[in-house]
Amino acid sequence: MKSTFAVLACLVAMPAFAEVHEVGMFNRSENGPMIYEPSFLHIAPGDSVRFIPSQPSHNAATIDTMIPEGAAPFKSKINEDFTVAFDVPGNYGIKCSPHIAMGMVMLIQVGDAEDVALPDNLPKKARERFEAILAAHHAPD
Ligand SMILES: [Cu+2]
Repeated sequence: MKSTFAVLACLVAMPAFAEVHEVGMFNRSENGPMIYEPSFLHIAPGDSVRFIPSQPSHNAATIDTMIPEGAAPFKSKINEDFTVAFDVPGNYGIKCSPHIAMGMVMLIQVGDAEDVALPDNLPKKARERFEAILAAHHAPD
């Protein structure tokens, strides 16, 4: 009977409408060097994001000053095909650990739009990419 309970618990924890969104990690795309594609996602709470090592030497980690209160930080391994669920609504800044100084960051908005506060200590190129992402995609409702 134990296995029955385990299956039921999974069904409750992962509603059928939860989606998995894919993000590629690239040395270069048509949008620039050291880049996530896409670099902005608007997803629903409970959805997951799969970070795909489309080209080598990248990872995905939370910028720990850019996640909602109560959300768990994460950090994938370099070259890892990594899937993580986003349950807590809010804005998540994501960085490639070796390439944040080269501007390799992305923004994941979970649920309704909220203002994004960019931390003071962001590297210049990371700040510039976030500003470009915000200008292109992110407007509070
Ligand atoms: Cu990288």
